[in-house]
Amino acid sequence: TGKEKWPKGEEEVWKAGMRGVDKDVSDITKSFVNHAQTSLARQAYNLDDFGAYEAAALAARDDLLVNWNETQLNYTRKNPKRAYYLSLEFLMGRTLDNALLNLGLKGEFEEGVKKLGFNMEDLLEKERDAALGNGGLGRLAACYLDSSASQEIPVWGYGLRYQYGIFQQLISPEGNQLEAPDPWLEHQNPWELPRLDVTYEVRFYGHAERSSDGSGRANWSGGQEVMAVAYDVMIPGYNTKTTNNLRLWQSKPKRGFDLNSFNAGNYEAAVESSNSAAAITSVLYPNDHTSTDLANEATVGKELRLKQQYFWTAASLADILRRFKNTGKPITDFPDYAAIQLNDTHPTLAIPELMRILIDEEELSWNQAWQIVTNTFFYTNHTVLPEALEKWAVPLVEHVLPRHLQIIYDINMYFLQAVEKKFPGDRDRLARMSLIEEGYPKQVRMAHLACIGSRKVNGVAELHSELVRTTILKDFVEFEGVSKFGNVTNGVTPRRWLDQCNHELSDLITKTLKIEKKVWLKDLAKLEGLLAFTEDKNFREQWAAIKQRNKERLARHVQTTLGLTVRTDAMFDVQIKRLHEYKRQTLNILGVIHRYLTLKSMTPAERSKCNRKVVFFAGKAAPAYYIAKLTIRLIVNVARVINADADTKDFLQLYFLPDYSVSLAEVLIPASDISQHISTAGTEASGTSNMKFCLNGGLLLGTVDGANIEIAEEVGENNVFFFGHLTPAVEDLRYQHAYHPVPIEQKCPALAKVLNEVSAGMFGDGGVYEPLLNTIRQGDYYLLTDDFDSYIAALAMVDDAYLDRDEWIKKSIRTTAKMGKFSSDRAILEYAESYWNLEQTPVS
Ligand code: Z16
Repeated sequence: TGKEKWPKGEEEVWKAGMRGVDKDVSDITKSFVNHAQTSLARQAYNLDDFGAYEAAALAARDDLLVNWNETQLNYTRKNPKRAYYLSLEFLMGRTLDNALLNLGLKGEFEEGVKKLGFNMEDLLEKERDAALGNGGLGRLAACYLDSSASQEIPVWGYGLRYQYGIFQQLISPEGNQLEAPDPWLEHQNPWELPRLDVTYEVRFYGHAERSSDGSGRANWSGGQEVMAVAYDVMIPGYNTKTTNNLRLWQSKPKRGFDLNSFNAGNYEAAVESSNSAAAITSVLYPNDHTSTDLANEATVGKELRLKQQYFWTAASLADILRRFKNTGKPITDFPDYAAIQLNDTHPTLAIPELMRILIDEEELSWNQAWQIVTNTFFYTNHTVLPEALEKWAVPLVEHVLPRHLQIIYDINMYFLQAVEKKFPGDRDRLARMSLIEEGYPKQVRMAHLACIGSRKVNGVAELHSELVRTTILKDFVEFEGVSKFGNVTNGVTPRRWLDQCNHELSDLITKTLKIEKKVWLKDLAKLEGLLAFTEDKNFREQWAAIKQRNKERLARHVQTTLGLTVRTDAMFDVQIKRLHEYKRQTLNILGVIHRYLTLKSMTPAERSKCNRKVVFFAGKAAPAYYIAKLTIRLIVNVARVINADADTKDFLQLYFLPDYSVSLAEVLIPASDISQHISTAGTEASGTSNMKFCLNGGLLLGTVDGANIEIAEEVGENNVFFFGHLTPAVEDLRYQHAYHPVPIEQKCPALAKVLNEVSAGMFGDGGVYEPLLNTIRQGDYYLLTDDFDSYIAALAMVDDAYLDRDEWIKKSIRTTAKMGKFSSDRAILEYAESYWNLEQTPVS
């Protein structure tokens, strides 16, 4: 083949102007100084650490852009099938360190900024977290983007560019959680690229008129039109040029303001519509595991959340379709070029939206459209908790999205006809499976819609996927066959969650395995090679010394941020996750009180034989979740009393670290000896922090739930501490609670004693905690009274095991060694191969 024709102008002039990826320290310092001088208008005289962070970030961003451009061009040329990951949350955390790691420029940047008088670690600390998510679901999306790019899979993320991320958590002197806004875009954001030219119009309200020609089409008009503007975030893969894209939409009014009202002097009315347009992407909803119905939201709040969901799915689909149409392929080929993954039910409106486009705009028949839709979408379920399953009131959907409600009713009609045909006369079944739940008001069941509109459905750990098949979607398995319902066990990216957060351990692993880091970080099963070194005393000592330094780093962090002195010659016991009754932080804090009472009852001589322990909690409560907030209050007040008790404070310390975040997790996880994942069996879909702790050589104390089970399968049951009732027992136990309650004093005296001390005011006004304690005394839905004794026994086993330090370190090494399965690279490859049918597409 001959030379390709240069697109425009003189090739040499273009080429001379083009930048490559920086390689040498001198390239980097040049770029840094150039950005400080021009982009930031600063010089050596007035460049502080924050400015230096910005200059470094802008230099790194230029490198990312070079790769990003090449990747996108490569995709356009090769036109492979792509996957689109639709997630209302992307909990990215900080970017600079990850970008430099993935570019392979960490050392060079460190040296460069040093030459310019800065310390890289200080600069990294200046970056603010991008916290556009609540917890596991949002962080999983971020890990999957990292793995998609690292494994050179063509995946784009689509989300919303919230002005405010998850709220900042403050703790009042009484121990109450207070929420402050998180205006993370206050400073310029170097990691995004505004695409002010990439815009779509999104309609709300108005009316939908069905055509009378029997075609099934309709005309939707009137109402409010809002603009969606694209902001692109570059997602670099590790040790590859592949740099994928995360497209976040921001809303803005279609016109600045209503000129008619403005000219008539009605300024307020003129800006009102522009305010309501901007409001759509203003804030991340802080509820996890709560459908809006229970989130204590006024009607307006619910409506805004529905508008967020539609705004984002409509803009994303329009963008995906435009890209597909540019290839000139017939619309019926769409599923061969696009797979759309629905991260939970939040983007389920994409299903009726694609139907609307195909029928009303592309003029396909219903059957043709449904064929395309059901070959395009894939649905991941993240919870079986009934209160978390999304439902939208029919009158609200009708008001905001009149055409979509018609389509949902049509889907339901065809669907129920098919069910009736397979199970004639089974009216209960029809009522159970209907997309519409009867009641006042009627509600649309989004999980049912996501299920029937998708090619495949998956859960996020083996047990959870089995529960999806046998509980919430049982009828659908019977109707559609079990092969549609699969499992992809979650994973975490070892780049951030081992190499970045624990670089000393990562270096030791590289040195010990004698395998290049860039190899094992992308082929995590290689960690198994560490098993051969468990008997190597010198290796064990290095392993333990790193854990110790990580504890000291955490202690320094607590000292500088909170002014508290943490002792580091103790076992670090950590529970960090969103506050929720099912996660049972209450079980943990009541266990801490039990330990305190036991220590108090001992003589000094007895006490001196005890294991020293520091217990850490961190996590946010949904602002309207009263019981969760009360749990925080109890933890804070127990800490106040325990840490001040001279009898016991050498043996037990307790901290609630405020404002849990990705960045805080990166300091806490490497410092942990033992972490707690103690949900009532069958309630935690997977958990992902359990994987992060174990990857960093922390042992696991947990229930037989979620991914804990698969972790134990990998590392061996003798290396984890399991306790509590199993999933099949839960239903029966709850029945017992309801119909044959046994007084707590009889059933679990140890727990009764703890509750009584709290009530009696050992930790301040006991009355305050009554509503929390009553959830245990009455009903006890999460089975604390059933699991408390075995929990205390498991804690004692942890203490015993820790006293044999050498054996503990061996367990720690074995744990890390067997965590290969839990790389998000493995998970994303499973999606690519078994769901999306995508191929790796390296930049050529
Ligand atoms: C969330 O983080 C999760 C589920 C859900 O319905 C809503 C939110 Cl915000 C979590 C699960 O609780 C957790 O077990 C799982 O590991 C995570 O999603 C990722 O799948």
